[in-house]
Amino acid sequence: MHTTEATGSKQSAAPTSCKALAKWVSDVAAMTEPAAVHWCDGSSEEYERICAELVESGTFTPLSPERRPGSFLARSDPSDVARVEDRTFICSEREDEAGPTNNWRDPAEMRATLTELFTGSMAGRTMYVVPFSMGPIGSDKSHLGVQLTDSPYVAASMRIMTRMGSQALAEIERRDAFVPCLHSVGAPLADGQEDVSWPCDADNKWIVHFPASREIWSYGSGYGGNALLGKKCFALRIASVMAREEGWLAEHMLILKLTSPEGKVKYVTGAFPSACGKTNLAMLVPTLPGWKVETIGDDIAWMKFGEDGRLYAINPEAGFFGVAPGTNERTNPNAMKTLRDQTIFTNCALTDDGDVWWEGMTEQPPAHLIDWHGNDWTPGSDVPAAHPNARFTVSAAQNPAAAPEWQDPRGVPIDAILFGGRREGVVPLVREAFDWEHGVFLGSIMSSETTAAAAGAVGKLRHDPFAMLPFCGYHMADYFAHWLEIGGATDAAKLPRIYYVNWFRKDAEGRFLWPGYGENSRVLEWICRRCDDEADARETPIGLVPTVEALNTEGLSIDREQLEQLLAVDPQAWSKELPAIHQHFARFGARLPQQLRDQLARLEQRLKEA
Ligand code: O2Y
Ligand code: MN
Repeated sequence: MHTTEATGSKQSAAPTSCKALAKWVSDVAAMTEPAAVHWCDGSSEEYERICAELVESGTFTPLSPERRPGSFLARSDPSDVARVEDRTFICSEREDEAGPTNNWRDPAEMRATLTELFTGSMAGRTMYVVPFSMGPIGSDKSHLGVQLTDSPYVAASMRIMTRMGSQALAEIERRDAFVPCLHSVGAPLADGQEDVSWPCDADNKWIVHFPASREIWSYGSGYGGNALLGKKCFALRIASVMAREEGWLAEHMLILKLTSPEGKVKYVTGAFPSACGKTNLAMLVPTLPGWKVETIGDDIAWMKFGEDGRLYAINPEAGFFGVAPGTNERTNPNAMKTLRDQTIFTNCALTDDGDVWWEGMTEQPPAHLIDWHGNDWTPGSDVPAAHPNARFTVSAAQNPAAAPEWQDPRGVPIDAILFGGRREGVVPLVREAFDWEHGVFLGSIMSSETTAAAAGAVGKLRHDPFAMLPFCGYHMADYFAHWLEIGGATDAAKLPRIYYVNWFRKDAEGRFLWPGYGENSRVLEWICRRCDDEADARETPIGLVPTVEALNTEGLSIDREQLEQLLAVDPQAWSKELPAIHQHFARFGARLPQQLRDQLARLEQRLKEA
């Protein structure tokens, strides 16, 4: 632990041999004028001290040591509850490099704007220097960052979400490389000014990426993806740019390990838009006897080629920042076990016995709660007790379903990639792509019906290619081209097979046709057997769909008609999808790869002939 007062120009020497880092920290301190600078070592003593300070300042409410040991509840400012996509910018040198799906600003103008905002922004606060590794320390698949932040909540959260502290700093010094991640809540304190429990700049948030120099600047928010800069900002937006330049993939994907009763292992990644059950799938408890699912990661996968020509994935994160509402013993029993202790909860409700609660945790809510605003709450209230985007921050090591190799620096060889979305109709339970190029086409046309979890109209179809719409750090059409190039970089037989799943198809009465959750293991089983050429499929215009007999439904109360509906491919209904796909592709103009135009033309042709 190393803390120094940093008043005026008097700064003591930085405890690092990395000159670039020492200079950057010194320059930022001179600009932001913090009262002190603290270099994080990542120790448990340091974490406990920061948590104690957060309790002292009113940011953290300690939970009952009996009910939820070592855990805390934070309530954010009501203006600071989620990622702010409209305030997120990709400042590439040229606007066309950011593409139509990103907000772009001229980098020089943006630097000027930010420099003004950051000048004096940390006054009265401690600036934490947070060295971190995305991925296991020392892995050739890992990348390093340093976050400078004036939020102790962020410093504590970064210790859970990344490998943070002295070991990461030593690795930064060894490689002499790091991604600079600058963060301020944008609430300087004047002499004697009393702090609030969740400082932020309510109406002035900026989440800014400079892909050319691989830098992140975030101002005004202390929440989640806006503030824990290792996650969406680094591991997806900046890393997607690095991956393109260096020939790998930085993806918004879970990673799971599937083991058959015979002990055959398959590693699967999966990209799903929000509110499609990604964390639940990563921690799934199979209903199929003898099958096992273990977690490698629940949100982000970095995939690089191994010497054998296969794609190996690591989870660059070390923790889960998961949505609490809807998580319960049925939807995700492993998450409930993971959260038993040592967890930071944000915007959940507080029970009278010092525990947390959220909508969907139990069928009946407790008789009295303190809601996420800090007000009394009783059942029947017309507002939810927990914010719909309430979160838990917890170490991935606490997950009882963590695969033993979840931190293997070599990563795990990927057998299958899933894409998916929430579709009431048209899209079958599962289909296999004909080949890599067709799989890239399926990823590029991913779509999902919006839910109440996202702002805007519910049930509206939104294209979210590869679930990367808010996270791709460059032109989405170039990103498609990069996926196609990856497919050409190795033998086709060594590439993962690609699947498209939809757990959400409904019957004419609006009832879900598929029970989901643990029963999704039946779909994983079919995929696993397909990878070994052991399961039947029928060719349809949209891909290879299981025959009714090929899906293992033993012990499942589902009739044949229901199954047929789940697996049905209706060419007429699919033809009605085509104008929306054309419209979606038209956004990318001439930059859209020809292979994807051809894929769409071939789909149209197959539908016509069906
Ligand atoms: O609301 C936020 O700031 C978090 S968003 C998030 C968090 C964990 C995993 N995924 C996401 C997402 O938006 O995809
Ligand atoms: Mn995510």
